[in-house]
Amino acid sequence: MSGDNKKIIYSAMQPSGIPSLGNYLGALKNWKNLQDEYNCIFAAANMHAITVRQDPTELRQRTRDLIALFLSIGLDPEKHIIYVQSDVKAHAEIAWILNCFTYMGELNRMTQFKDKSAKHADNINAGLYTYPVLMAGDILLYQSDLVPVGADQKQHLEICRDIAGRFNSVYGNVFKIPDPYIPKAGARIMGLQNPEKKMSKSESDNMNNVIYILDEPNVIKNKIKRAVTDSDAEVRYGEDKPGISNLLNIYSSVTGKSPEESEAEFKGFGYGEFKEAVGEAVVKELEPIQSKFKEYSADRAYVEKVMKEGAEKAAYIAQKTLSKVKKKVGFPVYK
Ligand code: AQP
Repeated sequence: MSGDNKKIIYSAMQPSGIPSLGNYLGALKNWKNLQDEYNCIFAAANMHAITVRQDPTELRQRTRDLIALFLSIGLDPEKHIIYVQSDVKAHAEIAWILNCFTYMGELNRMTQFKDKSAKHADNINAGLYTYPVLMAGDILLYQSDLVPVGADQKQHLEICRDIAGRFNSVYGNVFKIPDPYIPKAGARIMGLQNPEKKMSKSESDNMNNVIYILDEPNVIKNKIKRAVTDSDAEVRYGEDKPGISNLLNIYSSVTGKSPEESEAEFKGFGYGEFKEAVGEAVVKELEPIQSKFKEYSADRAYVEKVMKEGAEKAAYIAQKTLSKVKKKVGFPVYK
């Protein structure tokens, strides 16, 4: 991925569960389309994932599965870098240094920390608090130009820019200041049972709230059938209709149709028929990915080869930035 003038774009996902339809429509589907225009770095952010307690065996398996899923949606490890965060030790090293350039006042404002602390009240650890610093390191190590961000990650990119700017103002131009990449398409997908809150892969309280990318077709259709709606019986967008609006968004994102087109298509439809069509569309989109996933996940040797080679390529770039940073802050430099 060197030797050309393409911009670098950095994207990561936590192996904190099987990715949801929200992860797919808000992130993964767009990642695939970035590959021609940019030099891409795709990471399984397992260091971020342990800010919430994980079962070790499951985490290891899910990390490998996430890489297999990256391959299944068509991310190309030959042209781009696909790697696992913990395989590149520069992440841990730079996170400490950047912690010393981050103010507690800044971290106190992070809404994700507030949300996750409320969700995991028995485990409000320092890692959860400094999560945005680790994330800043991810982005800055690779001198990334762009980071695709959903609405929920905007604040984290802002703090990353602030930390980088602060470091640069002391030591000169060490880090590239990354810009947000706002994808042309990519909706925020809400829970099917609770459409006031985003769909999250780690949610385990109500399985009907989340569609997982690897759910069987009949499971997907049934979850959509059970999705909450309202008593108005009209398929249209409306602030008072979060359930139907969410299903319309899902349909639009999956089919590539505009929200207006989707709304027009279902004019006069009953909720039952509408849900059936949404279910069909989601299944049609996910089935090819699922069958590729079966192939890749059965070939552990290949997936691990991708992980190892990706880590080597990532470490090479990350180490260059880290060496510069260590030199600037006054750590020993050996001849
Ligand atoms: N519901 C969503 N709609 C659209 N995009 C979403 N993303 C997550 N949920 C939705 C996008 O997925 C990318 C990767 O997210 P992550 O794994 O780094 O963490 P997250 O945002 O915290 O995702 P989850 O599914 O909610 O994970 P857990 O349950 O572990 O907290 C990001 O680009 C995000 O915008």
